Amino acid sequence: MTESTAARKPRRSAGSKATGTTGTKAGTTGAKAGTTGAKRTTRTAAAKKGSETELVQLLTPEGERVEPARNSAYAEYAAFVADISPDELRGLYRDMVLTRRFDAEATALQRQGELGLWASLLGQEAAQIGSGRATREDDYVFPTYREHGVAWCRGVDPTNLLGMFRGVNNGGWDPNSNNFHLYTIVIGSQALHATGYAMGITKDGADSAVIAYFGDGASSQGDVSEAFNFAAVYNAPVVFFCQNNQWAISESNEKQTRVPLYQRAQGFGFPGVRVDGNDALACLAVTRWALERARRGEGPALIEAYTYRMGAHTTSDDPSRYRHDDERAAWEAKDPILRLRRFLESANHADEGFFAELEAESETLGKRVREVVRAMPDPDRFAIFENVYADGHALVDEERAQFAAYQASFAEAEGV
Ligand SMILES: Cc1ncc(C[n+]2csc(CCOP(=O)(O)OP(=O)(O)O)c2C)c(N)n1
Ligand SMILES: [Mg+2]
Repeated sequence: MTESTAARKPRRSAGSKATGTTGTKAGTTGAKAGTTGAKRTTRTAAAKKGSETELVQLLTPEGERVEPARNSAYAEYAAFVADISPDELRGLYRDMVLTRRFDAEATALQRQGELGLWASLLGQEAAQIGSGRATREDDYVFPTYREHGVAWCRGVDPTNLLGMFRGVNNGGWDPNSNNFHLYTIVIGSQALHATGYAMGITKDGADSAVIAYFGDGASSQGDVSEAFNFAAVYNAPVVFFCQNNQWAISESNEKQTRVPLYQRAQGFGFPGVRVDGNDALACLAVTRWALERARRGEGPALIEAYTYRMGAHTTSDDPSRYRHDDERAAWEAKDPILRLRRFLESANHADEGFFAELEAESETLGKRVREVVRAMPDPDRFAIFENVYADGHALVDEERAQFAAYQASFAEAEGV
């Protein structure tokens, strides 16, 4: 099936006033829809229609460029990539290929016992690289635990991502070095952190913006709704980037929402847009649009990147227990890397030499990741007691002593 590219009209940039009106309207419709069973059916139908028709797409799965008609509903988004160069397009492709390679290496390393766990981003490369490349150096990013592609765009060394998954450090990188926060496992909590940070930016009078990543499952968390409301009321410069990969471990998207997720924004009074999450170009365009309006002081926006988690939730999960292979096959046809390759080839933006060089670069990256991970030293056993308090604490001292005695007991048992 070729997806429709008809997109909803972007809200006008004058922002809060216009979107406030839409928000009120949406709220009223929602309340009505809740009153009768018949209306509920209508609402479900609308949700279905939304997923089929309200998708911003600039590259079809076949790799054809979608040119918006002038003044069409989504021309405003497309304008943000109108002058993209072949070099930049090759750059997006390179980012996606290398990120996928790194991710595959990490999965393999977990299978070899070198990592405790890994959360693969397979299938979500376009959503992450497109949005990540839209960020400016002074923007601040709050990821979940799956944003390896965004980390790549922010300049975090991929091997740094692996220390935490190997269990040899408590994070892996200094968030201030790349304005890329530590991975956050407590679902949805980073939406609040991001909103608070964005409110701080406003107080500082800076013109940077914040982007918070979360999943479809996280959208059901209270923290995310609270973040939406604070961000709207304080007009905070934050972009909420929801990767709807259709699954929250074994819970399908239908269990999370009765309306397309991007429509939630209307109820809070800011714009929401659904973008083809397997289209790097569209993700880049829409995220640029959202970040720039945030920087101009026009407040938050919600982007729902409609995509698919091609692999397991993590290496501890077995998706064959709760979803069918044909679902995966349907999404394989929309592969984000393949579609950009098709476009690069048909537009003569890349030749065989480019693809061959990238393959070699990918091999080198894989080798480096394997070597660095295997050589990561075990942490000092007592490091866990450090930096809990700035000046130490009697209770931590007591726990450290208990742990030391426990460790010593092994030596005694072995008669050392
Ligand atoms: C507050 C909280 N509740 C539950 C969990 C367990 N948990 C880990 S991942 C996950 C699913 C998240 O799904 P989604 O937000 O769609 O992100 P995805 O993993 O699909 O990227 C859950 C419930 C958690 N980490 N934190
Ligand atoms: Mg999900």
